[in-house]
Amino acid sequence: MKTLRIILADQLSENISSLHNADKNNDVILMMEVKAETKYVKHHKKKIAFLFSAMRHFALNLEQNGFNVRYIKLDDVNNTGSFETEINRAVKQLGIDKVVITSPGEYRVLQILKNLSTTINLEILEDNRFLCSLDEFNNYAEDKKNLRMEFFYRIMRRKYNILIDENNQPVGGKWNYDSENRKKLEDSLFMPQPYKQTVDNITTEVLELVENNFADHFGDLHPFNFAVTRKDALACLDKFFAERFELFGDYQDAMLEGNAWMYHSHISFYLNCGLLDPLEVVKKAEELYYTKNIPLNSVEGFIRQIIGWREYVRGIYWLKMPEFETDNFLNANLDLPEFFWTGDSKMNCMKQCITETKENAYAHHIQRLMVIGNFSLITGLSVEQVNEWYLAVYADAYQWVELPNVSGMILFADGGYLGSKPYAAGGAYINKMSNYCDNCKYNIKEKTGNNACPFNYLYWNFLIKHQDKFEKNPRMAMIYRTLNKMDAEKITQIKDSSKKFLVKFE
Ligand code: FAD
Ligand code: DLZ
Ligand code: SF4
Repeated sequence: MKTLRIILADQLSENISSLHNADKNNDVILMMEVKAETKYVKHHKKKIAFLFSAMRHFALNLEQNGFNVRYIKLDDVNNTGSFETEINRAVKQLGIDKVVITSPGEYRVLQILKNLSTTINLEILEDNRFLCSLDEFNNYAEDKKNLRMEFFYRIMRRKYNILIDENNQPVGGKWNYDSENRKKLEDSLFMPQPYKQTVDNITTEVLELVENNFADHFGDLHPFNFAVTRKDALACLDKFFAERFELFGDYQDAMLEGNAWMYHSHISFYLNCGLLDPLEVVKKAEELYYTKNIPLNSVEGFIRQIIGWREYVRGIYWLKMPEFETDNFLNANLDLPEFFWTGDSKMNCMKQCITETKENAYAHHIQRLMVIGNFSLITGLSVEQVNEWYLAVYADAYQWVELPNVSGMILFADGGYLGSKPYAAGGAYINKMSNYCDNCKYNIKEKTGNNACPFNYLYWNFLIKHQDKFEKNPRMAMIYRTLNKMDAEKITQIKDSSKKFLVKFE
């Protein structure tokens, strides 16, 4: 039987289910660069270049290992431009009996495949690269009105025996050391350089292709420093472990003007496209706790992000789709301000985070959550547009991980299924965790008026606007007690300042 085995851009793992038992003499591996996937949202130039270069390197590696690969480049004259047309074309041209693919990371793509399976013999296999299968997650979620990451995470720790002692308890006595991970970063502290990959011939060709075809997409193409092979992704991970891991926990929430990379790992690109395997990363991290004395707050914090948050959001995505995509609990519908595409804002925090996103197709978690995300939440930006922005601008973004973080974590569009309260905050949080306010045109100390930090009044405006929805939330009781004590004049000033800001958005 001649089988066509499809590998998508985020399936670059040699042990992926679609390659199991592949027959090197008979089967064909299909990989395709298709216009439809580059355009359904206008991805950052660096994201497209990263994926195409990583795909081409992966294909070459498969060929060197004896596989027969059909690789369709974006500018191949016969490229028909979409997954469905390219799969059909390959099936017809190659006389294929059966098509095999690992389940994709996006509901939209799964629907394309399900449609195809009505006309061709197509088998969709489970994605074996996650630590929690979808069945397992659904069983866990069954009968629970709201889910919380923390309890799921403990189950995963025990399942994989990660940082668990001989009494089946968490090493160190606590499951979670997040409270130790909130130090502000001093400018003077030594800051390691991020991983930089030299550009080879394959990447050079891809960069030209992207330059020529996606000039109107957001983001800077150069400099291009991403790893594009498994070997180099492993080198990037090792660099993190050697230079940043020790302080990862302490400075996980810190932000510093002019420093995009901080003490984070920068491996989400590689985990999500398949070049790194989550369990191998977590096992290495655990080992360093025992062999190199890396502090527990760093090791536990890092592991929690991967076996906790990453698996948890994926489970929720598949559980809640397709309604998840249209959820809009707070009726948030404002258009995205222009500065989301330029970084040109008077708010220094937004300017820094968006400019870095434009340069790197990366921002670290707190920038995504507490600056850009918080701003999107408290101003009431359109759920659809914010999702589209996050999906387009980050090189690690696929809908399975982007949507739960955006609709669930930052916008509370799911009404509190993923998190127990909205991540709304005033300027004080940003001032505490960064030095952005030092160089801002707005004044962090002022609460209302033209010069006041917009986060200060927009935060209260948000609480006033959604009082009916949040007042009874036990985790917000204290803040509503403060709001209820505010005098009428103060409330009017908050509303007026917000109204003015939401017209000019600068
Ligand atoms: P580190 O801080 O070093 O963390 C290590 C790893 O933990 C990451 O590589 C990632 O795989 C995982 N991780 C951490 N937090 C999360 C999380 N909340 N959800 C899933 N995995 C997590 N992550 C993506 O991979 N793709 C996205 O499209 C994405 N969109 C986001 C949108 C918003 C609004 C927010 C708040 C978060 C988003 N995240 C997303 C999660 C997180 O911000 C990124 O995974 C992280 O910034 C990647 O950088 P890093 O590899 O240096 O992470
Ligand atoms: C994001 C993306 C882009 C830009 N281009 C391609 C492509 O040409 N070929 C491909 O196989 N995948 C691409 N992807 C990823 C898909 O859009 C999608 O996110 C994944 O297939 C997950 O379902
Ligand atoms: Fe951001 Fe406000 Fe600080 Fe300016 S003052 S950087 S707007 S938090």
